[in-house]
Order: sequence, then structure tokens, then C-alpha cells
Amino acid sequence: MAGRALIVIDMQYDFCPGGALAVAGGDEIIPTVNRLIASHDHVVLTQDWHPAGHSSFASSHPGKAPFETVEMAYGPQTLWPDHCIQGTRGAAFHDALEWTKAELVIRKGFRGTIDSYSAFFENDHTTPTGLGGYLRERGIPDVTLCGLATDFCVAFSAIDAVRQGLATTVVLDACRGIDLGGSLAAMTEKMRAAGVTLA
Ligand code: VGL
Ligand code: ZN
Repeated sequence: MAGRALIVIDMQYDFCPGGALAVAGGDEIIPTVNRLIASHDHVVLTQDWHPAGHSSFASSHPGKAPFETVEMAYGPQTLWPDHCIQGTRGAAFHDALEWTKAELVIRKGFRGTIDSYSAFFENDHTTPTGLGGYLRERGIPDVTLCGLATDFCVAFSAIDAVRQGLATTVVLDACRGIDLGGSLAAMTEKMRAAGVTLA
């Protein structure tokens, strides 16, 4: 598939069973993701990469528990268990992921006061990660997404990809979701409505 980039979202230990923010079956998709990596010319990885004490951690908000919502300057923000802290094992890519051919790793969520689900924009929806410019400059018009979690980082990335004018496919078999209060069905529908091809 010439000219198509695969964007592998957050295949890190903390999102796999045993990790700090484990997604059910998160590690089951690795063989499928590896096949997608093998069949794409260009591979980009994202890596959730938070400083200790990040504002998306419930532990940074006295009296709040993981999975509650708080109002941030940029809007509502779900609070999470401490996860993907820079340099820790939990933030590392899963060893079974065949990541060596990746041409770019986009780290996100590295600013202490803002979270970033999307590979393209932080959660204020205006601060870019640079990925849109990277793909434009390289003349890559088509992207395929897979990884974790379907209803957060994958969905936000896919919807932003469409907004960047990219032809966007999400391979659902190669994703797993968190599903907070029906978020998996809601975000799957949002992707479809935005014009994402669900494969
Ligand atoms: C993610 C919650 C917090 C994700 C990252 O990768 O979907 N979810 N940080
Ligand atoms: Zn995170």
C-alpha cells in the first residue's frame, strides 16, 4: 500500500492487561497490529507520555477518583489512574510489538496541564502535535489507525485525521476499547458520522 501510513496508537504496557490503565484484551491485538505494520509502507507510532503528577491523573485532584470528570480550562476531562509516566516500564511499547520500522514516534500528553488523546491535537483541540504537518509535507494522503483505546485515543485521532483532510480508516479488529459509560458505542458512531471508514 504505497502512500498510506499506519498510525499505531499507544501500544504500551500500561494499556495492556496488568498495566495501570489496562484495556481488556489490549495485548490480543498485537499479532493483527504486527500484520498491519508489515503491510504498510509508512508506520507512525504514538506514545502516551505523561510527566509525574499530570493533570489528567485523579491523584492530582484531591477528593477525585479515577474515571470521574473535572472541568479544565479547555473543557471536561476524564480523570485516569496514574499511567504512562515518562521513562517507566508502563510507558514502554509492548515487547511483542514489531515497532522497529516506525518512521516517527509522536509523544503526547507531555505538557503537565493538558491531556492529549488525539495524535493530531491536544485536548484543547488547538495545540497541534505536528503530525498533520508531517503527513502533509511527506505527501501522505491516506491513513489507517489501530491500537488503544478505540473510544479515546484511536477515536479522537481518527476524527482529527478526517478534519485534516486525510482519507481515514480504523481497523476495529486491531483496536480495543475502555468503554466508560457507553463510550465505545458512542465514539464508534461519532467516527462513522465524521466520515471515518470502519474496517
Ligand atoms: C488513553 C486515556 C488516557 C488512550 C490515554 O490511549 O486511549 N486513554 N490516556
Ligand atoms: Zn494518558
